[in-house]
Amino acid sequence: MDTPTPDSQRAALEALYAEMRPQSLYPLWEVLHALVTPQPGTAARAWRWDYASAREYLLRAGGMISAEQAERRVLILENPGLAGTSAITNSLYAGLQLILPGEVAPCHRHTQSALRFVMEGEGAHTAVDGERAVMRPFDLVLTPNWQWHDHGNDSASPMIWLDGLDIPTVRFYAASFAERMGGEHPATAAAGDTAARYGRNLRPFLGSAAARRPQAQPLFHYPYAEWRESLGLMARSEMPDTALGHALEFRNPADGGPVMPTISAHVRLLPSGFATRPRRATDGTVFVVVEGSGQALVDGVAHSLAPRDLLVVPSWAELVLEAGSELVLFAYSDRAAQEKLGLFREA
Ligand code: 1HN
Repeated sequence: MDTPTPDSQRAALEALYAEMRPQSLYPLWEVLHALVTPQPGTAARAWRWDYASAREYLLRAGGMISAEQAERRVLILENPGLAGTSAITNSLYAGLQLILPGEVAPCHRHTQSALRFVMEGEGAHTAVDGERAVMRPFDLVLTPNWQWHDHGNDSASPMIWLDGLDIPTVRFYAASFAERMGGEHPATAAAGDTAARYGRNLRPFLGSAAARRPQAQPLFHYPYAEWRESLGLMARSEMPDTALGHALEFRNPADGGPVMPTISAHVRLLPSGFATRPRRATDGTVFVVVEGSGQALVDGVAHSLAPRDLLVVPSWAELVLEAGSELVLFAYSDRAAQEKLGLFREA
């Protein structure tokens, strides 16, 4: 509770502050309540992006600048409450990337971790440390911290995916490093090699060609065909969770934990007509509508949901999801990081 300051005291304090300011000294008691809030507060807002219009701008950019020239041809999904930060939540970044037939996005690596979630197109690839993941709609592909990656499109149609990165997190720690190789990484393995060795509850018994992959993070491709089948089977065999619907988290087979140290990802299925109970969580979350339609009520404000729409829900906002037809969502957040730091809460 703020104690009122008498005018004489206020004048004396202001004079003190003015003297201290040139020495970069400030009174905590003037800002304490704004620093340590009883509940999370963020300038980030809930926002929905219509995929069709974002796609149209991206294709127009595609006619003006090459992937090679741009390094990465991406439209940033910037949270309107975080203008100028390139952030979609306080800790995360999102963008829509286009690779046209015949193009290559040159090889580089950085300390930012990334995921790709395919929005449209089929047959283009991301190569991670020289192994290609050939991508289909709604596949999840990872490029963890410091792994070389390039993208190419040998198919006949444009390929668009969502990039999710921990750029604001790495910026917060002032820990960004990047290197450029250019062109494409020399091939190190056939496409699918890592998935065969690590993606089926197996791992190489002895050292193998797959030892090129980091032991702590071997798997980087989670195909739609696989996660969708699992989610469908789950939905047929039990009642949906009241807060989440049916939900499956993508995991790192090396430790059973989230896919990357800073980013968690999961998928949800809400049966036709199902509505979740209101839920809040400290991890601001980016959603992609994979199938179906419905609406999201974020702090009571409705956002309609149609296939490929994108929605960001800020930390501690109250979320109710209502499925019209059976609704399938992909989501990513910084829950992985918050759990390690002992910060994650939900209600
Ligand atoms: C990046 O490396 C990619 O590899 C996409 O496709 C978006 C945004 C900022 C920094 C690096 C990519 C990125 C990025």
